[in-house]
Amino acid sequence: MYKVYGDIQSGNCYKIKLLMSYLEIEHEWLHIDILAGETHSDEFKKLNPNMRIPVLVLDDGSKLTESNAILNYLAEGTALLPADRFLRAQVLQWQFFEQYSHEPFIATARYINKYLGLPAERLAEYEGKQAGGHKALLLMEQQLDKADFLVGDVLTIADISLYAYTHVAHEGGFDIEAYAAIGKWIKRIEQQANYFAMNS
Ligand SMILES: N[C@@H](CCC(=O)N[C@@H](CS)C(=O)NCC(=O)O)C(=O)O
Repeated sequence: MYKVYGDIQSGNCYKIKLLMSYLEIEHEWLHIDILAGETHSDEFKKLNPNMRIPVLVLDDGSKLTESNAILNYLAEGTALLPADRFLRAQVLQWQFFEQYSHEPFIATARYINKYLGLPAERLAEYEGKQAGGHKALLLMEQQLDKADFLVGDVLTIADISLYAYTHVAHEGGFDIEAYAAIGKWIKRIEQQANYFAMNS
């Protein structure tokens, strides 16, 4: 059985949980407390020398890190990862966008606010993340105004990657109500069979 090391409240880890739930993939979830420094232990460094969650461990002991790489591995051969070459590249396009243009703003603002309690010494950094986060949300809004999902007409792992931090963006100070198409897309994702809520 797969083992996943993660924290369900971390969007990068929650992506894996959500995909595994949609696909009904059996797994053991092992909670890692990042605030307690558990990703920096010698034991954890053997799992991921980059000291980050999530980590997927296969039956033969092979380890995979980087949330979007894990999603691609697990979704292979399913409807959540298109077989068509161009559509697959579009999935990757959105996943790279998520890691470079979305997560560094929205997830970091949320981390500073929700995990750290918005300490005064990080207030300027938190405020500095707002413009970049809104730029990413606007780009998603424009795409989702034209289509039900980010790639093609069906749910893919591109949606799962971006849903993870977008649906809790308010915890980073982003007013999601201002984005009507994103709001409808969030509901669409939550209505899929076997949806698993972050706060389950
Ligand atoms: N690009 C990585 C990012 C992983 C990441 O930043 N994980 C955070 C939690 S969301 C972490 O483990 N932080 C621990 C630390 O920085 O000490 C991915 O997508 O998996």
